[in-house]
Amino acid sequence: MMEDAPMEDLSVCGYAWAPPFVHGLVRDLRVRWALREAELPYNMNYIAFGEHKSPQFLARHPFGQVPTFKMNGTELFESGAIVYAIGLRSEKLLPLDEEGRLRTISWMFAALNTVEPPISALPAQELANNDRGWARLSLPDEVAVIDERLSRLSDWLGQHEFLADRFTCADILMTTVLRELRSTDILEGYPLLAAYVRKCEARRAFKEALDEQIGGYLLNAPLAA
Ligand SMILES: N[C@@H](CCC(=O)N[C@@H](CS)C(=O)NCC(=O)O)C(=O)O
Repeated sequence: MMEDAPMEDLSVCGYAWAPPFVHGLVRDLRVRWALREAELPYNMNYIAFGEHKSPQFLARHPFGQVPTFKMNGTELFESGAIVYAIGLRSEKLLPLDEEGRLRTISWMFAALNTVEPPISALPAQELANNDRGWARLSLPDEVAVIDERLSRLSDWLGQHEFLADRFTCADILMTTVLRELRSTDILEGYPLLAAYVRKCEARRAFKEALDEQIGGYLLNAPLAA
């Protein structure tokens, strides 16, 4: 008879509080979502915003960012690497067959290395802006690069339900990258991508991770002066 696998000691580190315009965007969401898809129990470990550049935290994350992830005593950083490490523990996220696994990894890198950089290049105030047509008018060159990436991605998702053959950790990364555009009207030009994001966001694990992140921020919100 096979013995049960020993319970792992997993903990995610995120900010105790963040301002409302980034609720649902802070990258520990990717990690919480992956853990919930994989049905791996975890603890949360919070740091105050401002503490992330302290020598103590820089010893845990060389760039002083969240998320970090502790896995049985080893601390990891970079959300993509963390989601991959979780995928290595669950076939639900990362196929076991070599072809499926390598395709998934290609799409993970595509999300973080090809699609996310032009989106992150939009100024932070733009991504926080509620005047949704503004990016297209004031930053035409930046938006043109995003449009080029999104139209290729849309072509792919016109032919495929998910990035690889089924839902994988690549979809967690791509969905969270595309969500970074939520304050702009850019995604509205790509109905297939908007539908893909909605489909991934409808997953129970996503909703639970999002509620957990936002619930924590609301609980720790600074008291009004
Ligand atoms: N490439 C990193 C980016 C991490 C990142 O930008 N984290 C943000 C929160 S979502 C942060 O802590 N920013 C503070 C800083 O960069 O100083 C990853 O994917 O983990």
